[in-house]
Amino acid sequence: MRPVLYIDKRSPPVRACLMLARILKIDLEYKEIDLFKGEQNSEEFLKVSRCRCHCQEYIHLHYTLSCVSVSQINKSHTVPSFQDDKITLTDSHSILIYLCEQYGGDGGKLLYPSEDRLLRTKVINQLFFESSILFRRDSDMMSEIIRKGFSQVDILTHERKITECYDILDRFLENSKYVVHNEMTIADLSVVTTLSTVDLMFRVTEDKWRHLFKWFARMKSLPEYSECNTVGLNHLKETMERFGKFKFPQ
Ligand SMILES: N[C@@H](CCC(=O)N[C@@H](CS)C(=O)NCC(=O)O)C(=O)O
Repeated sequence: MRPVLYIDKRSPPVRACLMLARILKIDLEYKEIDLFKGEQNSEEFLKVSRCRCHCQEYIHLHYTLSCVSVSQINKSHTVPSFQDDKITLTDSHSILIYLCEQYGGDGGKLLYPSEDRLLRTKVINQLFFESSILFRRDSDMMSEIIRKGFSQVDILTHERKITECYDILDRFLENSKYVVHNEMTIADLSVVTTLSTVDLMFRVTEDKWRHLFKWFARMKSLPEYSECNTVGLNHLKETMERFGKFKFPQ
């Protein structure tokens, strides 16, 4: 079975996995889950039926996942989710690591240097920064805009929290070309897709964040950035504007 990645391209962590798979030329099967239609948890999506593979599970994802049980895929109903014949993963950071180690070959060893304990730990550190700080703040802002509509959101508070992340990233990048060292790692992929998302609202400008600006330009010049990030980002922008009843600054 080809490994499967469950995606909605509007999601930043999904886009990081797409970029990595493209860079490492990993052959994945993609299954679309439309988050804005609630497909990750709607009755339509969670269909109760007996599994064709005769396991004991009764709850199945509607059409896309056929005989794979929900509980085997993602108990928190988020994308990206990943499944191959050995493992199911429900977080982009672990998916990035696993893809490098299991399917990445020599390219994977550069992007996730698993054999160099110190470097590997630094990569993990930056993945945790993305997961627990940058993405959290992005997600808090975007979900509040969707829930309440832009006009009801205290956007200045979000600006303070998100530009604080820009300050931190700018310091990370003071002495190296990428967020861990002078070579690109999966931490850069994880950060750039979320950064490009919050940049829709608060532009990363050269005068305030010189190092971050240069790194961002470097990441944007990757072919995989335009192939795997831009489409989903533009789709998110259009969806957010529709749901939040506003326009992002140009
Ligand atoms: N830390 C997780 C975050 C995953 C996540 O929150 N995904 C969002 C889309 S960006 C989602 O699927 N939300 C749907 C929901 O919470 O119902 C990761 O990096 O994979």
